[in-house]
Amino acid sequence: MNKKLSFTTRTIHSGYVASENEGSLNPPVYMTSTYCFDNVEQGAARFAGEAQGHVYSRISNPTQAVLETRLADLEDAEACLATASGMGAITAAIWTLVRPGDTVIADKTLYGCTFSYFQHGLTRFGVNVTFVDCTDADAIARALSAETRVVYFETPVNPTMRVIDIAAISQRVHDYNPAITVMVDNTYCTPALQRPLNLGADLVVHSATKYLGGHGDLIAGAVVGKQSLIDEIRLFGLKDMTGAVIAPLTAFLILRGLKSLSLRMERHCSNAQSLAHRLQQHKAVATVYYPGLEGSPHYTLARRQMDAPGGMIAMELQGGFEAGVTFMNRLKLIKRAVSLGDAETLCQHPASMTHSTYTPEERAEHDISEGLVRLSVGLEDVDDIYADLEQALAGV
Ligand code: 3LM
Repeated sequence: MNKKLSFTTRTIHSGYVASENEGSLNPPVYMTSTYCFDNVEQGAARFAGEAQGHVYSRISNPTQAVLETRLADLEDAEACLATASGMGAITAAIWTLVRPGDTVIADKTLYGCTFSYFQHGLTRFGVNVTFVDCTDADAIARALSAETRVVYFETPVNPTMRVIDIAAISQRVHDYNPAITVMVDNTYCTPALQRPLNLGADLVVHSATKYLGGHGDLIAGAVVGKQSLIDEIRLFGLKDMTGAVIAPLTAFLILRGLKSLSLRMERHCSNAQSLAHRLQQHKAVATVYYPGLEGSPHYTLARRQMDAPGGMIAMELQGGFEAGVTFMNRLKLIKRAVSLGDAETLCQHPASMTHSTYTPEERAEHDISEGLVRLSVGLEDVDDIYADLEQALAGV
């Protein structure tokens, strides 16, 4: 719907017709668990998939449906399934795709709970997981086999900010076997900055908890892709395997957040770009990881693949772990908190927080250093954010 309208206009209008809803400017929140059938035949036809219509809110809900139409439109996709969390989206999709004996190839660095699900969850059920450096297309080519079912990565990667070439990997994998599902976690970018399906990926997952919701007041997720695959994920991965259904009010709040997505992403990116430059010049900072810095090894690819380099920064301080702890404890305006994509600037320590699901040995193997500090740059005045960073760094 509304494909001719610009992205920003679609974040506000897509998937909703006020005149079909009593003229209500905003979509109604359908607080219902179940739906009444006119007769037995109608109910039976809906259960059999022979007639359109809702049957039970673990499967679908009209408020959720508006969100799903909008997100599918924004990712240039046929369909979307909204879920109770980002982990709900990832697990519902993966459980639908894999069988015992299959292999998932994943990037060597993933969000902590995604890593844990792959490393400790899937392997319990006979699914093999191979971690490779997805910035190296040859390494992926070497790992592909007749058993490969899914290739999975985030870009930029949480928390190290490596950027992975979606088009190159999709091409390489599909040349080998078009039936392999290339799955991209687009949480860090949102479709405002990057649309993986247009670059050849098959499935996009989101933690909508982050930028899509945008206000740190909800937990949600989404899977986006071809209609037939999303239908399968809804009717198996969601309905039978996870039950990770989104609440109607949560769907409403994400729709509200999406109206300002373009504006917010613009500010997140311009604030982050400015802070990354300033931090890079600070004598207490050893390394800044941000793909918008010209010295970054990911700069060229990020420019090609992303509309802007995003709102996330990672850095190492001079003095490593100890310096990082001192710095974080001195922050005043910036909140010490996990999660990302909120109006408030958030700072966290991946090794002891988001990525504590890895053992220290695994973190070393997967390139997550113990001293890394992560910033989710918020929407405050950039000079106020920098002033807080500067006073905290002064004590290191
Ligand atoms: C975090 N991340 O602070 P939910 N994919 C990515 C993510 O970053 C996340 C998920 C999926 C963080 C959460 S850590 C306890 C807090 C790239 C979440 C999972 O299930 O909606 O949290 O999404 O990095």
